[in-house]
Order: sequence, then structure tokens, then C-alpha cells
Amino acid sequence: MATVADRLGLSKAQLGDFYDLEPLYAPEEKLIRDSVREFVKAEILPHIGEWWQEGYFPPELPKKFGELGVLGATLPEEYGGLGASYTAYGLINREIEYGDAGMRSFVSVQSSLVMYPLYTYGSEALRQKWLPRLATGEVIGCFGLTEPDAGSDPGSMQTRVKKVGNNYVINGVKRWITSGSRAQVAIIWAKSEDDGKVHGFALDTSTPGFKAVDIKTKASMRASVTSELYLDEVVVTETDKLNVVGLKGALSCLNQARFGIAWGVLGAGFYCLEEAAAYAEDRPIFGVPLASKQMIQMRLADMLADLTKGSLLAFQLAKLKEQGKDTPPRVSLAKRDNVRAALQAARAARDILGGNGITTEYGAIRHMLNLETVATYEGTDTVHTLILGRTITGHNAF
Ligand code: TGC
Ligand code: FAD
Repeated sequence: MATVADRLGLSKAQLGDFYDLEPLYAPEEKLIRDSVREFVKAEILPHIGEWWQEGYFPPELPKKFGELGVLGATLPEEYGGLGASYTAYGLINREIEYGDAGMRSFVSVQSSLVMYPLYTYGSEALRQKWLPRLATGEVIGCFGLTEPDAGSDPGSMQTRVKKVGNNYVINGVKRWITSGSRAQVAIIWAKSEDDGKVHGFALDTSTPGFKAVDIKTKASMRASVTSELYLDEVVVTETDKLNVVGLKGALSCLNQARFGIAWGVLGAGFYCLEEAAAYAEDRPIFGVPLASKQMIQMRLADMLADLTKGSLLAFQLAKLKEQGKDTPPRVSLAKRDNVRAALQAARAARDILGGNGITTEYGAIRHMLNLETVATYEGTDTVHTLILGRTITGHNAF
């Protein structure tokens, strides 16, 4: 019997575009999307189960991502970018997270949390010092905002910076820092002992007093490097200082990364939908395919509906961003709800796969566990709910 997908002229692989957004992408956006899709198929999908199981992020991947052009893709070509649109950046994130959220985290951090602040707030000397090599993947960057006792409330950070002569001296500890021990440049946010405000610095990690130690006990994001950073009397120069004052500097970078996440998680979610639909078709149960059971179809239908709505949300957010209308609450809504949709899809897929669903031979449990991190970082579900609540009511409930 022809499935609905067949009747609509859709293969299972095209469930990811149920509402036909394809004609709305520019030719260059499709080209970028397709080249990333091929890369993920060839370089990530065949190995990711094993990498994740072993807690391994391949050291050769950054340069491969650089060759692919996905690092800082929205930046101008003179700094190594592609001058790509935000829609293209969203599609890049979605394709990479179809492979794994840890891979997407590497690209997000490098692009949105390291290259973006260097480009937006760095002097020309600082841009030239780091951006071209960050774009090729020759240099790796990390972003240190969170601390052991300051996550959702970064304003309570304990890391301190003080002016000494012509230089600045930083002391503190940062925790949960993606790519921390691999990085040659760290964007560090610290509170000034001079003006009491938050300032950002692009720190060369070979500077004496800097140390990174990996967190090895993760049951999520296992194919991503996550570290604790120790800064003990680390000296940085005036040139290393970013030209922005206050917490808004760091939070403006999060807007970029949260946008990428709103797109990225759709990749993980659609992977789970496709995997669950294919598995249910092949799995005999009570003498018929599992896919013929109403309870299974209901869950697949919910996955398709939630992820399709998420796709429309992400697409319109990209259009708003391209017009400068991506207000923080709009970004919060898309980050929160698309992560919810993907996590729900991954949990359902894992269950539909039964016992096989707990192995990394399939993607569902890996995506599901990764998404627990994605729901936590870049503002937890609660933080984004409270941002929306504050927007609606005007009351700050943090
Ligand atoms: P609040 O008083 O609301 O704001 C302080 C100043 O910042 C401005 N602002 C923003 N500016 C730009 N973009 C935003 N999204 C902004 N949100 C606020 C605000 O206008 C104000 O400016 P000014 O000029 O008046 O001083 O600050 P608050 O202390 O009450 O905190 C608000 C809260 C909770 C929303 C914020 O701190 C928050 O978002 N917390 C969550 C922290 C978080 O998301 N951390 C992420 C760390 S990085 C990470 O997780 C990387 S994961 C790897 C990957 O991405 O793959
Ligand atoms: P907490 O802030 O302590 O939150 C604990 C709980 O309290 C959560 O459920 C939260 O929703 C809830 N909560 C918070 N506020 C309220 C409130 N007002 N009312 C009710 N409940 C509340 N950070 C970086 O700076 N750079 C990185 O590269 C980076 N990468 C990461 C990679 C991984 C794998 C992980 C796990 C985290 C990463 N983070 C990074 C840190 C991440 O941003 C924080 O974990 C996140 O912001 C939450 O902070 P926290 O862990 O301190 O939790």
C-alpha cells in the first residue's frame, strides 16, 4: 500500500521538509547545505557511534570543517568567512547536528562564540591575529562564561580582572567550556575590580597561568571536549581586550549560538524520526510491521508535526535575523521550543527501537543524551521560559 509519503511524492528522507521550504532557499544556501550533508554522511555518520562511545573528538576534524567552509561562515571573505546568510548558517547547523550535537557544538562555539565576538568587538589587529586561522581550523577557540557557581546567572561570576600598568591580570575558574583544552584562543569574561563591570578578553592559552583540565565523566556530548579552565594571574594586553562593556557583550554572543541551536536540534530530531520510521517498518510485531500499529503512528505523527513546526520557526527566525529583528525573546522561544521538540522526538525514537534503542549502533539514544545538554546549555529551558515570562508580563521572575 502506498504510504502518505509516497502519495505526496516524499521519500522518508524528505520528511525533513514536509512543508516544502526548499523553494525558499537561495541557490547558494542549497549548495552549502548539500556540501555539508555530503560531508556529514561521509566523515561523521560512519564513525560517530564509536567516537561517542569512546569519548573522542577527532583532532583532524577542525581543519576538515575549515576546508568545508563552515567555520565563521557568515563573516566576510577577507576574514576567512563565506559571507553566507544566516539561513545558510542555520542549515549548516542542522546538517551537522543530524550527525551529532557535539560536532555542531564545536562549529557553534568556533563561529558564534569565538569568531563573532572577535569580529564584532575586536580591534583590527585582534581580528587579523585570530580570525583567518580560526576560519581554517588551524586555530581552535573556546568561550569561557560559565563558572562552577555561576551558570544561569553569569552576572554573579567570580572571575576577576584588574588593570596593572598597561596590562590586565585575570584570576578565576571557568567550568563546562567546550573545546577548552584544545583551544589556542579563549574568550574569557571577567568582572573588573576597577569599574565593577564585565569585560571580555581574547586570551592566548599559551600565556603562563592558564590551565585547562577535561571533564571526563560526561554521559552526554561524549564526542565533544568539555573542560574546566584555571586562570592564575594571567596577564593580557590592552589589544586583547574586547571593545564592549557589561554582561550584554557576552549575552550578545549567546544570541548567535542560540540561533544556531534552534536550527541544529532539528537535525538531531529528524534523524530520530527517520530512524524510528525505518525501524518500525522493518520490525515485525504480533505478525505485522510495528509501523502498522496506531500507537506507533501517533508518535511518529507527533514527531513530524513538532519538528515541522520547529522548521517553520527556525526559518522565520533566520529571516528576522537577516533583517536585524531577532530580538532575544524571539531567539529564546525558538531555542526552547525546538530543543523540546527534538528531545521529545529522540525519547520517542529511543523507545520505538526497544532494546536496540539503548545501543549506540542506532542514533536515538546518543541524540537523546546529547539533547539533555542542549536543553541545559545556552540558557536552560527554565531560563528561556522566564525570559518569555518577563517579556509578556514585565515582571522579572529570575
Ligand atoms: P539582564 O539584566 O537581563 O541583562 C544584562 C544586560 O544584558 C542585556 N541583555 C542582552 N544583550 C544581548 N543579548 C541578550 N540575549 C541579552 N539579554 C540581556 C540587557 O539588556 C542588559 O544590558 P544593560 O545595557 O542594561 O546592562 O541580566 P541578568 O543578570 O538578569 O540575567 C539575565 C539572564 C538570566 C537572561 C541571562 O543571564 C542568561 O541568559 N542566562 C543564561 C546563561 C547562559 O545561557 N549561558 C550560556 C553559556 S555559553 C554556553 O553554554 C555554550 S554551549 C556550547 C554551544 O553553544 O554549542
Ligand atoms: P544552574 O544555573 O545551577 O541551574 C540548575 C537548575 O536551576 C536548572 O534546572 C535551571 O533551569 C534552574 N534555574 C536556574 N535559574 C532558575 C530560576 N530563576 N528559577 C528556577 N529555576 C532556575 N558554558 C560556557 O560558558 N561555555 C561553553 O562552551 C559551555 N559549554 C558547555 C558544554 C556542556 C557539555 C555543558 C553541559 C555546559 C556547557 N556550558 C558552557 C555551561 C552551560 O551554559 C551551563 O551549564 C548552563 O548555563 C546552566 O548553568 P549551570 O550548569 O550552572 O546550572
